Amino acid sequence: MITINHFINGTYTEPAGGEYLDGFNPAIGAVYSKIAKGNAADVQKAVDAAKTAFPAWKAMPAEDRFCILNAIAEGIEANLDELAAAESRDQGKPFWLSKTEMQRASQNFRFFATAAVHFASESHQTDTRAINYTLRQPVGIVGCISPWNLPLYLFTWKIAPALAAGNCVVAKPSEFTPHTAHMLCEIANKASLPPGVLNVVHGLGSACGQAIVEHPEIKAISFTGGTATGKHIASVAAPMFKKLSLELGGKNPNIIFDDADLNEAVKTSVRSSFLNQGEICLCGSRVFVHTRVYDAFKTALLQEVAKMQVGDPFDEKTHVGAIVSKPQFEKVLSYIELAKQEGGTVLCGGHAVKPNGFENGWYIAPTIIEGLDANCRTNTEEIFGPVITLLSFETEEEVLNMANGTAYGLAATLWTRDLKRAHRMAEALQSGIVWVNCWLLRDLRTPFGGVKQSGVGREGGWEAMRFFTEPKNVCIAY
Ligand code: TXE
Repeated sequence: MITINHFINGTYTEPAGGEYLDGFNPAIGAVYSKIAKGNAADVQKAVDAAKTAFPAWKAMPAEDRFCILNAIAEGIEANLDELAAAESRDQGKPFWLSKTEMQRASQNFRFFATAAVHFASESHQTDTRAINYTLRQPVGIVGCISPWNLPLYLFTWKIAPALAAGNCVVAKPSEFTPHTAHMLCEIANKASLPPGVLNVVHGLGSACGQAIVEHPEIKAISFTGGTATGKHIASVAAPMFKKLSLELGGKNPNIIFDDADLNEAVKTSVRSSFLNQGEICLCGSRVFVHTRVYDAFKTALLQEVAKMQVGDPFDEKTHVGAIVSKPQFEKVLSYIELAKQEGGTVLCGGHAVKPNGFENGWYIAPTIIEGLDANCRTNTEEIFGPVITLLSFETEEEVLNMANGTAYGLAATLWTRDLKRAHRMAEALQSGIVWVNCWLLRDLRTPFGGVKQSGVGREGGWEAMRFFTEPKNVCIAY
């Protein structure tokens, strides 16, 4: 049994209340770890440590901060296989995918290590013989709360810029997948990150997460998770005037025009639908296909999906691993039932899978449903699993109305060879990110986030560095 304790002031620390949560391996549906059940007292300890560490961390030359953060990036790479194995066991995702994500977690640190030395502020010369310059100072102690779908990747996506900008961090990974964040703390120690600069607490969102959001000395909250949780966090943090960055759910359209390269569109749509069991906020869960190519696309997609293997995350032939938790597994299955009630036809999948030797794990076959109205619940609510729907359209206007017709606006994908149409659509889609003839092609410098109920604020590049700093204007007359 693995024990996951808090990491406070550079030391693994038992929970104040002495209680632990069960950590599950979703591939076999069994408990394999115990996770510190943090409360407000633990968060207070973490804040105290962060407060003590802050003056020296803030004053450290950027060049030295760069070296430490870069050493963490190297530490992740040096432990890539161990981290990837832990991620797959905790989350259920295929091991080959975990390896890619660990690489990306390392890149997050490397990227923001360099941001620490390249981040520059603006200056403005005023006609009335004055010069203004902007001081960008760290916010202080910041809270980073991350979800269970891309555990270490999204954890580092927040803490790396927070640290690079000179803040001290109190972070909480999801209680479903805390293992790699726990391992990262040891890597941070080896990289000589001073004690108290990064503190990691564990436990339930409603207790430990809530204590972070409520703490008066935590000045900014960066959160990725469900829209309902984001709404609640905003209601607590906004009256305290905290800076807030919320990256929430999505119901992303994947639009295939009749002039698209169908082979490419099919190949990529298999990934954008089912990668990581569909548990990525950027997955395209509503696939809109032009009537002229609907049948051809559908046939080719079904052929590809039929080849997908569901099962053991450590089998290298596995495409789709286990769903992260029993509640999520049940939620996804309930949406498949709802889709049937709403009149949908299940073209493939639509059921749980019990792979040999893994009968107690939480697996769901890649599921494609057609024949549903664009406005039904299945087509407007986030499912967050290996389930997509197919819809047909005739005109640009029609598909835009349907694509924009949900409360969400995170990412959209479109497939067309018509340049003018691509630009027109990119402009009109209500979405924080638009991919044209590709999906999940990431550049860490670009703004990342959503509109409408998909969130507030942007992460990535300078956006993240700006979020984690407080701008102060200094005006000097001469
Ligand atoms: O996420 P939660 P859940 C969506 C997806 C999923 C649904 C629910 O549709 O089915 O959300 O997932 C912490 N104060 N996404 O319930 O609760 C929690 O401990 C402070 C989309 O597992 O939002 C965890 O660390 N923190 C998403 C984190 O919030 C709180 C990824 C996320 O958990 C808290 C995950 C509180 N009161 C789920 N309550 C995406 N956008 O990628 C919970 N937390």
